Amino acid sequence: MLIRIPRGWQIPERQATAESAYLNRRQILAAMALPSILPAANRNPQFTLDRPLTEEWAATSYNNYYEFSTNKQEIRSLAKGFKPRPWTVEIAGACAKPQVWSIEDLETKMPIEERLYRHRCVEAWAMAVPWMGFPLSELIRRAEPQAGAKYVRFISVNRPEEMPGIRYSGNYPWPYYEGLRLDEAMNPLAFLVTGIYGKPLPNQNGAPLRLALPWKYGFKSIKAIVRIELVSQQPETFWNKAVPTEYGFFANVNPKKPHPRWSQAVEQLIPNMERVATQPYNGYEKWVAAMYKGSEI
Ligand SMILES: Nc1nc2c(c(=O)[nH]1)N[C@H]1C(S)=C(S)[C@@H](COP(=O)(O)O)O[C@H]1N2
Ligand SMILES: [Mo]
Repeated sequence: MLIRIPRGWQIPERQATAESAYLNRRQILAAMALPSILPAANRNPQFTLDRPLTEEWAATSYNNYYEFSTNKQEIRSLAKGFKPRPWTVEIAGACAKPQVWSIEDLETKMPIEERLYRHRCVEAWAMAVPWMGFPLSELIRRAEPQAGAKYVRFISVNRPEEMPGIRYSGNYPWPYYEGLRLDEAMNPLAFLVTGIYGKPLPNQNGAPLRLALPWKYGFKSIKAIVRIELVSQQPETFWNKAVPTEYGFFANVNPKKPHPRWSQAVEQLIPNMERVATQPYNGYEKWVAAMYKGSEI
């Protein structure tokens, strides 16, 4: 939860005495320890951008989330009734210590930091946002993957009663699911997101827990995760199952590899749709290229 402590000058005259008496020094210091109150304080300086941050209103009102709608501009309002709490995420499969985490435990026990990441949708729109969260590796490591674990499978929540897109797009293989190779999941860039712009993640952006994989097309960054499985075989993925000719498993951003229906050489920054050149691995080559050496991915 975002806690705002009003400054003296923000408090109306008639409340000033009561408020300052209520917020004693210990309470203020305790509140300041919450990660969500001072986002800039734990921004990870390793992640820098080559473009301005997308304005918050744009990143939170132009979304892809097929469980709600295929219309990007109506997801925000359709997602208002979704209940992101209570929430648990289960880690299971080929691991010595399968576990179930509540979202509150993740937010308080994981090393929450802020990262400025580029995001590139396969449809060629792009943005740059401050995510709050923690490395996916932190969670996987604690489950102690066994030797047979070669891939990781992720599953989104399945709530047709709260998600009209599930009710009305019956042809899709719900619930949404995704996958990574284990080394990709353990790469320091792979980030589990709990917040954005210093606030809890809004429903339309994948509350309460989604992935951010900035070197891959956006559809890999699965939202509303309820289950993570360590598996031995390359798992099937939602978009590969739905349209196998258009969406592969790896889906690394590659300006030279066109989508069957459009070029990927250029991307457009929301909300003004300014055109910029697409970069290999979306600009994250130095972090990830070694994982794909010698392979045609
Ligand atoms: N469960 C789920 N996750 C999803 C999607 C979806 O439809 N369902 N869309 C993906 C796509 S295509 C993109 S581009 C990003 C969009 O994230 P944003 O709305 O926060 O920008 O979410 C990804 N994660
Ligand atoms: Mo996307």
